[in-house]
Amino acid sequence: MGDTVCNGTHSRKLLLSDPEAFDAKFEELVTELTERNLQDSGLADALNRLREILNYNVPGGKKNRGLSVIGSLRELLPPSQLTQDTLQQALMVGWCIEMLQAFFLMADDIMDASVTRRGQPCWYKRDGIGLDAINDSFLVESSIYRLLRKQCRDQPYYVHLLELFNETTFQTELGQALDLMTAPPDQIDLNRFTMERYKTIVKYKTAFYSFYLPVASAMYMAGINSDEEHNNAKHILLEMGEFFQIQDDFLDCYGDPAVTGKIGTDIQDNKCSWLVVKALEVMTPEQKSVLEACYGRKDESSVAKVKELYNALQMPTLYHTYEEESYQRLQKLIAQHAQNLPHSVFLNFAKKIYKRNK
Ligand code: DMA
Ligand code: MG
Ligand code: MG
Ligand code: MG
Repeated sequence: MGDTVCNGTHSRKLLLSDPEAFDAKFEELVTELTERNLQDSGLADALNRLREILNYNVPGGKKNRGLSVIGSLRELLPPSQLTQDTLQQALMVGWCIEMLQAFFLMADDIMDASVTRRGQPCWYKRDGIGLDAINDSFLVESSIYRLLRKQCRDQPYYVHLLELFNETTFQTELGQALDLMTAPPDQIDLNRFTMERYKTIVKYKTAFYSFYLPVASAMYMAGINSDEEHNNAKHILLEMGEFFQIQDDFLDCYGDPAVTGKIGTDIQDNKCSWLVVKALEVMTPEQKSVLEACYGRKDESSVAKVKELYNALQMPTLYHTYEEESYQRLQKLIAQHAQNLPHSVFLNFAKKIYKRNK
């Protein structure tokens, strides 16, 4: 029964599961950010907009990242040390990670010219929003640091979390820079798409913030600060992150938008996707000239030809083989590198991502 949060100061305590407590926490944080300390009544319009931005962009995802803070903390601390305050802080830090993700995604959707996200129009696509979404994304980012300060300032791990969030943001932005530079519109050069480049892009743009950040946050909250422990965790989590982005690339082409909530754009955007890198490894020179003519183009028929080529090369089979190998490799890594850390921290996360379809 490790996954309930006692909530409420009344004698009759309400027992919530972690996901329920997590959702309830979000409302509290939005109120905190938009209603408290409102010294300047002239800001009412801006704070109303912030509420709308947060409600539209932050809570609609799978929430694996956010929930894994409290999940990991439960594995790292004995129940006697999991006080109500600590649990509430873990929920808040989880939402900070979801907010960091929302900040990246709002900007990513503009840069990738995406249309939908989490089953609704991308924020920048909404009437009257457009490129104002850039500043809206900044507001979401700043909100993270207001919450951390407000709720964790007196904690021994406060500075660790600040440094971790800052460093992770920098790493993700470097990854996004590489992702975009490797995909210049209207300059098709298939030689750019190497597995080496691919791995660097995904490590930086996805793995640090999606996998290392939530577990590292829980580790700092549990007082686990040593470089050695963090490097061990990082080793496993970056491997998981690479796999996760390969899945994302596979689903960009082969996922069902009704399930993933987003319509793929990687082929049109000339992206260094796992599919194109892997396909290049196995295609004939004739197939390569078809790809050269059709990749990175917006028209439907070019996109359809690239998809036909992927099908002819049996990319789904190659992907599923890769998925199986990756899972086996990860189990070994956990056995080798988890050392003092409970394996369940990593296994719980792995369970959520392998064989996913969204
Ligand atoms: C996502 O890369 C990386 C960040 C930092 C948002 P992506 O563009 O493949 O993501 P998505 O497929 O969700 O747009
Ligand atoms: Mg994108
Ligand atoms: Mg992108
Ligand atoms: Mg993608």
